Order: sequence, then C-alpha cells, then structure tokens
Amino acid sequence: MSLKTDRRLIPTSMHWGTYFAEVENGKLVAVHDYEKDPAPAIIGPGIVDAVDDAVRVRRPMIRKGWLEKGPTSREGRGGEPFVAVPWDEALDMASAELKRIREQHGNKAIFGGSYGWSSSGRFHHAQSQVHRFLNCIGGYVRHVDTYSYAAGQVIIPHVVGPFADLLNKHTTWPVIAEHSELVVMFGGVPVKNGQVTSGGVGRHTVFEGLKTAYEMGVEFVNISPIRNDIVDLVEADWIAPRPNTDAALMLALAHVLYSEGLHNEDFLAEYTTGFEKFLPYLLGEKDGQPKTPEWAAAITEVPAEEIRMLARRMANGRTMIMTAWSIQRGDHGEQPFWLTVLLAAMLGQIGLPGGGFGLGYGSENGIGNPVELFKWPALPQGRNPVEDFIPVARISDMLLNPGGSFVYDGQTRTYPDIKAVYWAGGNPFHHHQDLNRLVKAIRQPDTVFVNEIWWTAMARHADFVFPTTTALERNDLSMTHWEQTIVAMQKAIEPVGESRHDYDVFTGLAERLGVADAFTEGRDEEGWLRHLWDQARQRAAEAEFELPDLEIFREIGTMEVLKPKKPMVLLAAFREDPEANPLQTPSGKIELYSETIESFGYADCPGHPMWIEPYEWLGAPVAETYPLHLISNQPKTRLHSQLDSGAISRGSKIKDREPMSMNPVDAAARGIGNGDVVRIYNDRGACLAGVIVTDAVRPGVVQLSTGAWYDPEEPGVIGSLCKHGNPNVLTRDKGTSSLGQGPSAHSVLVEVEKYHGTPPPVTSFVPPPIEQKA
Ligand SMILES: Nc1nc2c(c(=O)[nH]1)N[C@H]1C(S)=C(S)[C@@H](COP(=O)(O)OP(=O)(O)OC[C@H]3O[C@@H](n4cnc5c(=O)[nH]c(N)nc54)[C@H](O)[C@@H]3O)O[C@H]1N2
Ligand SMILES: Nc1nc2c(c(=O)[nH]1)N[C@H]1C(S)=C(S)[C@@H](COP(=O)(O)OP(=O)(O)OC[C@H]3O[C@@H](n4cnc5c(=O)[nH]c(N)nc54)[C@H](O)[C@@H]3O)O[C@H]1N2
Ligand SMILES: [Mo]
Repeated sequence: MSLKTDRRLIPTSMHWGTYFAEVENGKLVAVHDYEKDPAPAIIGPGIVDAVDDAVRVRRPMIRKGWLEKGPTSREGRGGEPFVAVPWDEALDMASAELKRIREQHGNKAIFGGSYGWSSSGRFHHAQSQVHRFLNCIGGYVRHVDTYSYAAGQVIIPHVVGPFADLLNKHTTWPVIAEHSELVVMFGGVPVKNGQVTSGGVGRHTVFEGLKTAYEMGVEFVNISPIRNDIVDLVEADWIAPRPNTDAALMLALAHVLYSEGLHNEDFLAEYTTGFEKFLPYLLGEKDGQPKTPEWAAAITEVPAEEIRMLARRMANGRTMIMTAWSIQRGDHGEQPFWLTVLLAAMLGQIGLPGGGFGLGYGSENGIGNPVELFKWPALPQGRNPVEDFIPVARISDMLLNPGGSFVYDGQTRTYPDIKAVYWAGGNPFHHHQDLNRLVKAIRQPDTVFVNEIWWTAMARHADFVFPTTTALERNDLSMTHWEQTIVAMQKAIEPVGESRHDYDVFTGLAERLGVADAFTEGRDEEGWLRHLWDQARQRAAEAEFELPDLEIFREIGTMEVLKPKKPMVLLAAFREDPEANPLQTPSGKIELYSETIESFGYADCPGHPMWIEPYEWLGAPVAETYPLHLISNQPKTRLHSQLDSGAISRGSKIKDREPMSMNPVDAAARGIGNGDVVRIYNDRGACLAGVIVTDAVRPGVVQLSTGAWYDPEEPGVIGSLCKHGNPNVLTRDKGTSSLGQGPSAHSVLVEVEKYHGTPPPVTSFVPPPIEQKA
C-alpha cells in the first residue's frame, strides 16, 4: 500500500523497522511493514496496544513525599504514591529546584548522563534534547561509553584504533558470502538481535546475509552456550563452552596455530607489534603453564581434540572470526576482544575479503549491512563546560561514593557529589546491574527528574515525571549511518493524555530559567526539521547525491540512498599500504602488546591479552552454592524494556512471567517442568520466571532475557522479590576491569528452585497509586 492511495498510512520509523501506521478515527489500529524489507522484525506490532495502554503516563506527576516535604524526603523514592499536577505548576517547581541546585552546588551536582536508546528520529532524540537543555543552563556530569560495548570501546583503540570507525567499516555480508570459507562465531550471530539498529532499520539483512553465505558454501561454527544464537538453516557446528571462558579457548587456538606452524609470520611482522612479548605467556615460559588445548579443556569443558581440529580448520582457508558484543559484556571482557584481533592477526587474513575479524555481526542489523558511510546532521547539543564524567555503568558507584576515586583507562578521577539526576530516553532500572543496589543509590540525590512515556521502574523511582510522546505522536526525520533507508516520519496520532514532546518540556523549563532563546534558537518542531533537512541536503550535494525538498520527501515517505559503490572490506587500505594508511595506534600497527596499557599497571588488564578468571563463572568456588550461569541476553520480542507492555512481548510470557530457558538435565535435577514458575536467586536478589525446558541451552546455563519490567513485591524496599523476571536483580555491579569499567552483566551465577503455591500477580503494567492535587 502506498502513501498516495491511502492517506491513512503514515510513514514512521522505530529502532526495529520502517513502518506505515494505519490510523482510524485518530486511533492507531496497525503498523504495516516496509515493502522493501525482506525480513521485518517481530517486535513492531507491539506498539499498537502499548501506544495508549493503561501504563502510559498521562499527566505530569510529582512524588507525594517530595510535594509535601521537598528534597529532604528521599527515602520514599520508589514506594510512594504520585500526585498529578498541572503542567505549569510542575514546570515551575522543577525549574525552581534546578535553579536551587545550581546555585547551591553548581552544575557539577547535576547528572545528565541519561544513557538509553530513546526512540528513532534525529530531532526528537531524547538524549540530544536533555543534553542540549542542560548545556544551556551551564552543563552537567556526563557518562562516557555504552552498555553495549564499553570494554570494547576502551580496549580496541589501544589495539587497532578508534572503535566507532572500526564498526563503521566492517566487511559486508555480500563480501563474506562470496569470499569466506569458514565463519567462526563467538556468541553466534543471533538474528533476533539483528532486528534493530539504533536510529531505525530499513532492510533487515542479517538473515539474508547468512542465507546467501550458506548457499554459497560458507561453513559456520557457533561457539556459544546457546545453540539458537545462529539459525538452524546454516547448519552450524555447535561448540558450547562454559560461559565467559572464550579467552581461554582463543588462547588455546593461538597455541595450536603457533605450535603447528600454522600462523602467518609475515603478517605478524609487517602489520603488528608485540607478538614476541605475548609469546612467552602463550608458551608458559613465565607462569609455567603453556596455554594448550588440554589446559583450555579444563576451563572451557570443550575437548582438547575439538579445539585442535578447529584451529587447523581455521588455518585451512579463508576464515572470518566474528565475536558478538556480548562476549565483552562480562568480567575482563576486554580480553576476548583483544584475542579476537590476535587470532585473526595470526591467521594473517585481516584486510582480505572474507577474512579477518568482525565485532558484533548480528548484534545490530547495521554491522555488515552494505551502506556507504555518510554523516547525517543531528541536533546540536552545545558545549558542556563541566569536566566531570563517569564510565557509563559506574552510576551506583558514583551516587553511593561522592568524592570517592575511580580508575579508568589510565586515569584516576573523583566521583562528583550529585544532587540532581535528569533522565530522558533511558531506563536504568532496565539497563543497570544489581538493581537492589540501584534502589539504594537512587535515594542519594536530592531530586530525580524523568521524562518518560510509560510508568517504567525508572519513572516510579523519580520525584518529577514528565509524560512524553512516542515517535507516532510527532514529525521527525529518520536517517542513520548504518542503513540505506531514510524516512520522513509523520505524526500519526495526537499526543496521548497530556503528554508533550521532550522538546516542549525542555522549552518550558528553559523559559523559566531564562535560556529559552539559546535552547530553541527561535525554532519550533517544523523549524528544526527544515533546518536539519537543509543541512542533510547540503551534505548530500557535497557527497554527490541528491535529496529532494522536504515537501517531496514527505510525499514519498521513504527513500533508499547510499548504496555502496564498491565492496567493503575491513582494514583493506591498511593491508594494502600500511605506511600510507597507518592505524591510529601508537605504533601505527595492530598492537598485540600495548606499552600504554602496560604502563597503567592494572593487574586486571595487563600489557598483553590473557585469561583472567571472572569473579563468577562455573569454575569458581561459588559455583558450589550457585551452580547455574545466567545469560541475560537481548530479548526477541522487544527492544530492552521498550514495548514490554505490548501484546508481542506479553504474548511470550509464561504465567505472566518472563520466560527462562534451562537444559532438561538441570530441570530434572530440580524437579522443574516446562511451564513451571521458578524462583531464580543468589546473594544479590531474586526474581520469578516461567520455565522453558530445552536442549538448546547447554547444561549448567540458564537464559533469561533482559527487559521484563522490574516489579518488586514491596515497591521501594531493597531486596524485594521481582515478581516478573528482571535479571538485573541478580547481576553484579562491577566494572569489567580498571581499563574499561564496562558493565559485566554476562558474569553471574544463580540457583533456581520451583515456586510452590500461587505466585503473586505481576503489577508492572498497572500504574502506581496516583492522587489528584487537592
Ligand atoms: N543484564 C543485562 N543488562 C543489560 C544488558 C545485558 O546484556 N544484560 N544489555 C545492556 C545494553 S547493551 C543496553 S544498550 C542497555 C539498554 O538500556 P536502555 O536503553 O536504557 O533501555 P530501553 O528499554 O531502550 O530504555 C529506553 C527508555 O526510553 C523511553 N523512551 C523511548 N523514547 C523516548 C522519548 O522519545 N522520550 C523519552 N523521554 N523517553 C523515551 C522508553 O520508554 C524506555 O523506558 O541495557 C543494558 N542492560
Ligand atoms: N530484539 C532485540 N535486538 C537487540 C536488542 C534488544 O533489546 N532486542 N538490543 C540491541 C543492543 S542495545 C545491543 S548492544 C545488541 C547486543 O548484541 P549482543 O551483545 O550480541 O547480544 P546478547 O543477546 O547479549 O548476546 C548474544 C549471544 O551471546 C551469547 N553469549 C553470552 N555470553 C557468552 C559467553 O561468555 N561466551 C559465548 N561464547 N557466548 C556468550 C549468548 O548466548 C547470547 O545469546 O543487541 C541489539 N539487538
Ligand atoms: Mo546495547
């Protein structure tokens, strides 16, 4: 159906696809997939009922204790009723409080890190909005890096150069199909994750990429605790090591390559530095332990002979090593990423079509998706004069230890003393580890401000909740550098309840704080969209392609642009001429030993890659008490916590709980059957879940996706049982290492028991108690 024949089909974009919204009498009745998309996501229709469901925030809200007693009443956060307040009053009070905090404590008392995925659309992007607003009032403490790949973002620049640049230039699927003979995947290539690209998706190409490669004879090896991290179609061999032992497995592969003379010495000499510094460790000359397949077999539980065969197979032809981002989201997650590069360097195929390595194929649709690189315009965020920052996942540490010190990538810094937290477009009660610790931490600041669409757990732990619109309620432009599709997003329905765009919330605050002109530059939504589109057209002209004027773009709704002019091969230019195209590392080469990292003196991330035991894994002593490794991977039916209240996600639940997969052996040992409700627990917390018994999960491992809305039995009480199944009540809040300080969500052990009796009802999709203002 095209826009021209049916006026009620309205183009829009979400992180999981391009859609045409069908609207009847002002109500969203369906979203139709993009006709050029070969494999639309299953997530999409979840928006249809969620968009105006009972758990939307419909009016500005203030926590009752805050309204009555002001910022001294912090203990009630998360457990008290809210009071619905008229917009003007709420904005007056919020701006007065921001003013007080700035005057008494300065802007370095405001945390505006505000991590999160928000929604697609360049103008209404909530993070850009909140950062721009906070910069207009004098700045804020920011975060660096992401939950997705923080450890990778810090280690990779020391080894091969800037991370974003590397991701942008990954070898594309068609090249892999044509040239690879073997694809070895650590963490698989889960098509479920390829449903999304941050900023929007046009054509979903992961499945088609895998299928074409398979049909052209490429062989696949899936190294993962979970078999269906790769589609059955490609008939991958499955190797299921204990979770978090990939570094040991990679070292043993390197040992075989070296001891059997299968490594490429010329490549190592010409394109890398430091192999000789790593070698004594590999051979056990320093610690007396050669990193042989037998050594790795005891750690990984993969038979030594299987490791040997795999190494030989990898050296036998054109091999692409793919490592999922998940592999670095564990304790010492820097190591397997560094070792991925090292293994590929030993094979000597980096920069050749179909060879080398890739980080995050399948983690998002954008990796390997053929698209010519282009810098689309974005809402300018202004300048932030505050120098303080934290590594993104150190939020609880910061709130609980003001003035305390932390290390990060060679620096020693101090945690600021935070009095105000402002969140827009993210959900820390989804993304952060050890939620019981976060419940405690979120009580430290004087005041917590949140812009939210729904009553997420973050909104419930705020003092001020400003109801915001979804992308369907506004006009925008979707244009992202990992996709060929751009979309003239158009408002499909009126704002639900009294919700406003983030832009209008911040304009209201900016007016009261005397910075409206700086924030708006005199533009409204339409003014900004024209401004951004003009910039896009100008840049396009410079890059020698054409974009029409906005009216025409809106008329056609979507466009395909930036088809690659030639096949893309990662690091091809470097390989062709390393002198002319050096890497942005100290040596200009791939660093298999880093003098810089060595100089930091970190025991948990030394100068060359190593196997360092995670704090929790199946080989640790605590496995006697908690014998199951919990994999809290990305959900198939939603994006993180987004659309958990919608029909698609709720349709996947078991007795209203988030599904947890476990091996038949582990289930039988505990008297647990398919469809049972279980309690998952460790020393940090407990949650309920509904069981799927399946041999797709390795024994000793349970899988519970992220994203079920945190639903404490007693709201606001630390240690309360999560009735719904949020894995972050179980995960540990520890940085990957002194270097990256990334989240280590994939390193966690638990025990599981059958839940007897009637489980308490799930209440996450019912708003908290709300009182009307007298
Ligand atoms: N245990 C465990 N935890 C993990 C992970 C893991 O593997 N295991 N993965 C981590 C990773 S990789 C990530 S990226 C994070 C993701 O963490 P988040 O990005 O924080 O998760 P989302 O659920 O996408 O949160 C986005 C929030 O923004 C709101 N929102 C959407 N659009 C708008 C808007 O326009 N305006 C406003 N004001 N709000 C909006 C949504 O309603 C939602 O509540 O989670 C991390 N957490
Ligand atoms: N549908 C959907 N897609 C998404 C998201 C979503 O929320 N929903 N989130 C998006 C985001 S923000 C990100 S960052 C990416 C993340 O992409 P990834 O980091 O790749 O995602 P995960 O699902 O955490 O992990 C992928 C697989 O790695 C395996 N794995 C976990 N730990 C280990 C280990 O120690 N060793 C080995 N060998 N394998 C392991 C697990 O079996 C898991 O299924 O996904 C994106 N895609
Ligand atoms: Mo992520």
